[in-house]
Amino acid sequence: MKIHTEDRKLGDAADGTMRLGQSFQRAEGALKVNGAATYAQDYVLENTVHAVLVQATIGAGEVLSIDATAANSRPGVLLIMTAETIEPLSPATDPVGGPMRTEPYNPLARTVLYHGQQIAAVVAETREQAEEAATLLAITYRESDVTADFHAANAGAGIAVARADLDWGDAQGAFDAAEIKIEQTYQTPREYNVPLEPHAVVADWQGDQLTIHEPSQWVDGMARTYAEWFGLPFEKVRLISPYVGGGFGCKVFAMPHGAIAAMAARAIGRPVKLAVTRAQTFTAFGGRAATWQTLKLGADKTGKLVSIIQTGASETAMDSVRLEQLNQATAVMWGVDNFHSRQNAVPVHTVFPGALRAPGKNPSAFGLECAMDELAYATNINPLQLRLINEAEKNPQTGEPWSSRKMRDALAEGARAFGWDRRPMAPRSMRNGHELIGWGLACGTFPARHTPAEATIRILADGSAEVLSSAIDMGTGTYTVLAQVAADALGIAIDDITVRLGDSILPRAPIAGNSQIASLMAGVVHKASIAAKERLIEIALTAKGSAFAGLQANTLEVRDGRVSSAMAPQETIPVYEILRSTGTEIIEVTRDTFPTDVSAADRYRSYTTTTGMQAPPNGGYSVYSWCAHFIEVRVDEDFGTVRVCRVVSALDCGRLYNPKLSESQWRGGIIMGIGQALLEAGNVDPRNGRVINNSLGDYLIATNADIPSIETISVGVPDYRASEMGGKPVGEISIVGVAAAISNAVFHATGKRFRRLPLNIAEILD
Ligand code: MCN
Ligand code: MOS
Repeated sequence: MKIHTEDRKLGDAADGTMRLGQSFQRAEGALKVNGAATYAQDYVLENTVHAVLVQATIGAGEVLSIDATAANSRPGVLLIMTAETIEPLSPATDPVGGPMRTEPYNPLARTVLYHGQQIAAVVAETREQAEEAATLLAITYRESDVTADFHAANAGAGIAVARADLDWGDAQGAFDAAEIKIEQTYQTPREYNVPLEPHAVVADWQGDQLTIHEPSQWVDGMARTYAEWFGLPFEKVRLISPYVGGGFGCKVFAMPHGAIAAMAARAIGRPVKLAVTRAQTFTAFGGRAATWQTLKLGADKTGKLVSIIQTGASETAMDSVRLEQLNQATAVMWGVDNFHSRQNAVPVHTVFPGALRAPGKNPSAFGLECAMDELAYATNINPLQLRLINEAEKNPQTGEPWSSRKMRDALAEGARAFGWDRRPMAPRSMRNGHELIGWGLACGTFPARHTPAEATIRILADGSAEVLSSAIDMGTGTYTVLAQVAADALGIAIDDITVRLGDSILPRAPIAGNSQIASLMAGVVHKASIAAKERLIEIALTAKGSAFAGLQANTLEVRDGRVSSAMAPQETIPVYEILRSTGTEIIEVTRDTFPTDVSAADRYRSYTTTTGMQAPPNGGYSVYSWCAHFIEVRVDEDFGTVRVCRVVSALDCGRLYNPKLSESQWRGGIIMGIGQALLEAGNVDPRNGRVINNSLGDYLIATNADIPSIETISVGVPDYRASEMGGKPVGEISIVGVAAAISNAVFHATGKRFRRLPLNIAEILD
């Protein structure tokens, strides 16, 4: 079985200069383009059988019976799994740090809490046989009342979630006394991740060793869940995910379909492949929860904010609370002395909501940045000027200084490139024929995490090197960036570096989420590479008959795969020659960024739960990425259609490890933001909670025709308080604020405010 594909090698930068900070193509790009990259579904193990999921067709109630007689009689059918026929699994630790679950875990439901919940699975020799047999299951239900629409009155006020409470100053008093008051409500719908690669699992047991091929943003976390479900030691589960066809937050945790595949494989004693269909993905995992928030902004006549009061709610599942936390951008974006926020979670009959690019920050900024535009018009101050007036010199919540915050530069550079100074203040003042033109501005932010990680560096006998880590590259650039870091630190050509990722037998890494992996892994790979190079130099110095014998270690350097010393300029010896002459087969060094006194238990918790280890304080600094989006829209007066024509975004993400890939990340986020503003919404049938538009034909995302010219500008500077190598988060920041900038631009075009996503043509025409 092929686990690692061919070496992922890169064209070199030609000269011996720093690779980090340069633009390289994606290391694995060619493999993906020519189809050689192996995604989970591509693994064909000998003797594989196929499982298909059967999902509930009611929104709430009980499964009374599942008659499998007809299905069982079909050719090739091996196993029919229902809540009754399978032995529940052991409870697993909550990977987000909630209390230990005590109930045995049954991935197939008897009590239905949402339409599309997994209630059965059929396993057969072929996929087609399993699909056909699944249609023959005779299922009876007892239905009960469904509360599906979070925005409807019957959804109620929900449960207050105290951890979202945030207060400083006297927000109510300051708001009451404010000269200018804005009070508006903003809404966002259920949105889905819709990665191009749907979820799939290939599960394979060899004795008590479980191997899972599954797209994953976090192989260590998922491996722990599988291990606990099946009562295995952690080391007995191997999770393999070298490539991910998009995750955007939906491939983080082990899910019911994974449990089902592994249970089926164990029961049948053969590898099981379970591919979730596109339609099923809409309920196999929850996307971003729908939200509403009411914002009250109090300001004085000069536009200076004096108070922000935020109340809101997000939907959650009936049996578990997840918050799409709405104060995350609100609390740090602008300087304000008085702040109050409260948020409820409203249970509805829906799949447990999940993370979607910039969870919390994204809807948070939609509300705040639309409200700031409303404040700009209430005070008749240019929206850009209003932001400058309210620039936060320090973190308004904690009082900490920023590690770096180039918001002023983002506003200035973005405005210059966009031509913002030519913008007339009055709405409806620019047009081209029957198209109204509007220019909108909104800002965004994203916090940095600092989670420990491990990495191993190997210098091999042929002078090449390997970087090993279980970290994930979902198309972001981890392979490429880590090769750049290692090439610099080792002094070995980037062409001679191979990066192996996405396998839980490799050194531990935290989740490729929260836009943290590039900086965390760059830091630890740098550290391990330096240590490996030191070992190499030690060997070069002490080898018998070494040309460098007697020299000081610090006079030796490794460059382009050769060791040299300023003290012996005539000698430059290739790395492989040093290894050969000393009989050294391999130099292998593992380093980590855990605190030195960390216990084994804390270490394990750290890489297998999202909240396992508190991030070490960044020396008392608040670390965030920042951005400003300038967007032009054209609104057709006759048809109400909105076209985004031009985007200029200026972003502060600290040092960029690879500007080309950062730009690609930024553009991806902006494009998703355009889809969010104009197209995306999971539409739910209020009668039964069914997601109506559960296909890529009906759940619309932005396509090439929707995407205008996008210019991105980096205003970041290396920030070594943020991370070892000076970078800040890149992967999610650029989606934050895009929808607000578009809504603000549509206001500027039409004179109408749009406070509910996606923007609605009918409302535009009203
Ligand atoms: N980068 C850089 N300089 C920095 C930081 C990052 O050049 N200072 C570049 C690197 O190419 C790096 C990439 O940006 O590989 C993303 O780095 P980072 O911000 O650390 O984010 P992660 O690697 O942790 O990726 C996760 C992030 C998240 S949380 C979501 S959601 C998202 C995103 O990445 N999902 C994506 N971008 C995505 N891009 C693709 N193609 N597919 C997804 O599923
Ligand atoms: Mo990203 S939503 O943190 O995976």
